[in-house]
Amino acid sequence: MLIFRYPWFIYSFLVPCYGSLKPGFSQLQRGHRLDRKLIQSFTELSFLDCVIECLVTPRCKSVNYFKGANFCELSYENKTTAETMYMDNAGWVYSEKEHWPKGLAGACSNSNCKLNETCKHKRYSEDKFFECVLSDCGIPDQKGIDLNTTRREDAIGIHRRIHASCAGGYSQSGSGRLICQSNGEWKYDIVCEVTVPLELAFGKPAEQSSTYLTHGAEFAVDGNRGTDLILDNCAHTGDGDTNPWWMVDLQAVYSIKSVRILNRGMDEYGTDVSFRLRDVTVTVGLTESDVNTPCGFFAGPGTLSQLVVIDCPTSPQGRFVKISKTTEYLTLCEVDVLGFSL
Ligand SMILES: [Ca+2]
Repeated sequence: MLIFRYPWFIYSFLVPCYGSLKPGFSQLQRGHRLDRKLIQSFTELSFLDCVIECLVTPRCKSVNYFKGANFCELSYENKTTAETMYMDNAGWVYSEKEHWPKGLAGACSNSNCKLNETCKHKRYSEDKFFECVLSDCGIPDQKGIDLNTTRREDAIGIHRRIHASCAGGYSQSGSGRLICQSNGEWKYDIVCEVTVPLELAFGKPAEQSSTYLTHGAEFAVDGNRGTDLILDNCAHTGDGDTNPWWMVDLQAVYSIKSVRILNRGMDEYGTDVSFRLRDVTVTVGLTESDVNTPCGFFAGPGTLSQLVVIDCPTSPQGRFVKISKTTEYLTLCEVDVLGFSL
């Protein structure tokens, strides 16, 4: 029956090589291999067993086989999904899972194993003919991670490892090594941090301890960077408030790198009270009721329209950022909170 589906010359060519008539042999890509998409590799496996191993592993899409060493590699991509990784390589054979009959997997052809599992035959079991065991840790997707620096032998299978690095715009700490542990979870020795922090405060809800006239807390995050109190409506706490504070809700937890305060400038009456910006404390908190983690401090006094940069050397994590002082009047023409997503 098979002979009618495939041209005779393919069989006359393949039979002497493999001595078997499995239909997938007609689709072999000799002298090719798919690079750096490995789930797992095996030594001392026949080509047919290599294909079967792929058939029983839901994540597997293709195999590379090196006949000289009976070396089998299972890949989680194929030449269509990872075109640029498909390359010439003498001595290797490339083959795709879909070209092989499902039935080759035996009892495993109807398994319900998950994507990160592989199906193993159970010979002497009464209730089931197969079981699902963990096969891999999945494709790492940690923020900022770049998998284009992996090595030829890297794989995502259990007990395998990957050499990764951080993508452009991220700075790396750690060796870059990822180890797939027996529980199916990656052990990461890499942290990728965005090199340029994001401005997080613009347009976010803000409040302050008291308000002078109409100078509400929102004017410190309205994007208007003018510093004339009357013209530009900076945020300004009220008379008699000797413990003034201003606070913004970033609406998510971030790692805070620095806070910038744009101080008040001269108004049309020539008033200069820029010196009021002094002994300013910046704190960070996860909840609105506890914003006490130290971030940074500015001794001052400030000068007219000064952009005061307060660094937070410990990069504390928080959702709320509070600016406070212990003498009358806190005036903020604009506040930038710079930090990183977690
Ligand atoms: Ca403003």
